[in-house]
Amino acid sequence: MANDLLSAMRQSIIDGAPETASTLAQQALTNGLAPIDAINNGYVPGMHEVGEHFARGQMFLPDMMASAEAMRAAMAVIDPELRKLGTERPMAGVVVLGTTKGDIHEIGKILVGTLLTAHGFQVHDLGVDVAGERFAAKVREVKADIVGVSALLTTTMRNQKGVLEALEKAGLRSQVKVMVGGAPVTKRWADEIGADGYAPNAISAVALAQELMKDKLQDVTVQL
Ligand code: B1M
Repeated sequence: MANDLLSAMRQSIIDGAPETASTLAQQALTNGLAPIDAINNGYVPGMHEVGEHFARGQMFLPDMMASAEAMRAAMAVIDPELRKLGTERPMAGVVVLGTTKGDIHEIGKILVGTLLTAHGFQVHDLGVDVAGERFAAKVREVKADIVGVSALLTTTMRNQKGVLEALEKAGLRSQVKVMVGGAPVTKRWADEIGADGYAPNAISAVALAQELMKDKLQDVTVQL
């Protein structure tokens, strides 16, 4: 039964069918399926398949956009359920999140933000196509503990380094931990650009953020 539902979810993304995706999400919640399982085992595999079809030239940009719409429709149902969990926890830290300059992919970043919120983080999502200077300004404004930078294109990955440079230039680098992620990003790349951490998916992004908060607390203790 659950498998049929997950498979229908996957197909709704491939078909680019927002209404079906939304109805299935509601059905999943009614049936007691964990929201994160619906995303990870239902909708995300559909999105990966879409990416593969696109790369092979079997799907075109409008199809990919329709699939993204379907994903957003499903997330609109599931997001509030995940976010509710966050209100029951103590504040875990302040995060400024965004997708790098030149990049408009947002689904993975939104998912990361939702899960961080669900785990008690206060998340300021700057959206997509965000320049390093905007990250830095927001870090200063909200006194962020962590900056999260997403990039989905090999061409925009390098702008993650631009965010680190902007933080350095603004004199904020030592006050904030930087985590990076996105499909083409690797631990090696994170190390190369001097980020504090890399997470391959939204669940591990939460674990990483929790780890970075511990490191930050330790940095402060050492300074005292
Ligand atoms: Co684009 N696109 N796209 N696209 N798109 C990819 C990324 C691509 C791999 C497809 C392909 O060719 N197979 C390819 C990139 C190739 C490359 O550079 N290596 C590609 C391309 C080429 C393009 C365009 C250039 C196409 C064109 O115009 N000819 C164009 C670029 C636009 C731009 O940004 N300037 C483009 C446009 C689009 C749409 C607008 C149509 C749409 C995005 C809509 C939107 O977001 N509102 C889109 C989509 C949907 C995709 C695919 C199919 C799906 C992305 C997605 O949402 N995945 C994608 C193929 C793929 O990834 N398989 C593709 C689901 C999401 C849950 O996963 O985003 O990976 P993901 O996030 C994960 C992890 O990466 C991680 O956690 C998330 C959840 O587990 N994560 C983090 C993400 N951010 C993190 C941050 C963290 C930690 C973890 O810490 C801060």
